[in-house]
Amino acid sequence: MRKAFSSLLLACALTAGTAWGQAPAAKPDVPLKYGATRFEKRQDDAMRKFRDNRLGAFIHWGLYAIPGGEWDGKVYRGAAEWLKSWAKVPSAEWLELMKQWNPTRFDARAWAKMMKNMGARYVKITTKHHEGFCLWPSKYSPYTVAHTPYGKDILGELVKAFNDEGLDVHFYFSVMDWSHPDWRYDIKTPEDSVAFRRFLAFTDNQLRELATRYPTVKDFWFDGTWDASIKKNAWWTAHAETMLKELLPGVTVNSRLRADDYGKRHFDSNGHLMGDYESGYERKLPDPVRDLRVTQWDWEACMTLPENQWGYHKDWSLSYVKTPVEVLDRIVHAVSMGGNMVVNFGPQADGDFRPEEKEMAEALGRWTARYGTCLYGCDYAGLPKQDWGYYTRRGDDVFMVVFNRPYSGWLTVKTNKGQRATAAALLDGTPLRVVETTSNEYNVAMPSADPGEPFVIRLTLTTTGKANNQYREALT
Ligand code: 68F
Repeated sequence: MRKAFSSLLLACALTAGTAWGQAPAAKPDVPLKYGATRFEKRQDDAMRKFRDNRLGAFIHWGLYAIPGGEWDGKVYRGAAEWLKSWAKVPSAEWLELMKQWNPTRFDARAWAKMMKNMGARYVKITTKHHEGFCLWPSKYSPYTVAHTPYGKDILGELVKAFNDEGLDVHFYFSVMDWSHPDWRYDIKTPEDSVAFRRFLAFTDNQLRELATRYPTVKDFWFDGTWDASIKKNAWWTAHAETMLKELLPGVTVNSRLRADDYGKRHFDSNGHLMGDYESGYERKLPDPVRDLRVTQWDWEACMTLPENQWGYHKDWSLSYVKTPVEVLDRIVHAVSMGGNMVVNFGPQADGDFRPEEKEMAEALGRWTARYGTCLYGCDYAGLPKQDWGYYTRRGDDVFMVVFNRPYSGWLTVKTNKGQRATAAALLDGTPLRVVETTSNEYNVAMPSADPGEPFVIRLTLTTTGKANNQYREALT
């Protein structure tokens, strides 16, 4: 994935100080029918809202919540939502779990309040994961909530409850569908080709159904698109994006949906991002020093609390589980590089959340209530990374988000040419000393009372002269 944009990006990196948009002299573009449709960030209201939200919650809920990682008495350490695959359970047998789908403690409004209190501005919901079970009563599949003891439209309840709390709803949708007889991993015979055509028509029907039944949906996040069958049908990925955008003006679509004429994914053969934002950062983040090229496009990362469990797994002692501060670090890390972060939750089969997830949401909520101003609507600040934490920036406000206390009691700030650090203060206005140590280098004093948690300093930068252009252009 990295190789494709090498020439353009290398040129950008080597010509720091020139405008990002200025194309370097390079090989002529490979002609593409299904490549990128745009070479820069979308700047319409819907995209700005997507970007400004910055913090989201992911919800992985499906039949896999019932066995919770255990099949036939054996607990599998792999991701619980992949249990069907780990335990090699035939689809017919797996889908029998539908008879047990009866989340008696499910309360969509309580879920919405939990996510709102956490500080999430949007929620991504698995409408259908790889197993094929639909959280909405799809008329195109027999494997839906409608045919369970619960019977009701879970997705509809969630969309309403989240929207009532002012949260945007995004739909996760797995194209790969283990329940469908026409799904193929690859296309090797004319029969595969015919079956897969039918499968893509079925998928179109489901997507149209989702877009029309739930017209407030703001985003489609595609998954399960990595197989050869999809790469050989790049036309469909371009078509699905266009179709959704015609049905829902403003809707955003992730890069993971897309493949170009040569089967190149996320970024096309000319190095241009396909879809509206890059969605390759799953359980990982770009390096804050080496990977600054990501600040040129929109992107969204997502993370699990254990190492790799998205759906409910009954045994969280099998892997390390992140602490609230570690989760915050990743959230701020993403925002500091112009990205969004989505924190995953895997509700129990009974419709409640496990205690660890409730505690995590509360802990994040206490922090975002105090310091969220350094997240929402914020972007890359254009200042060199320091060991104490991350910078974010909204308009003229630069925020220092401090995760590591320096032994010296001083926080180093390095500014760009023509930029001076003239003041610093805590968010409550308490001023902090700023001492110039050498040109373009400053020390900001730690607050006298240890906040005892990651905290935020508002930094005032005064810009002089035209060298500032470099800083400004890095932000556009
Ligand atoms: O089950 C997880 C969650 O839904 C998460 C958001 N995405 C799903 C799949 C995660 C990894 C899948 C592996 N990576 C691809 C390149 C394939 O090799 C696949 O096995």
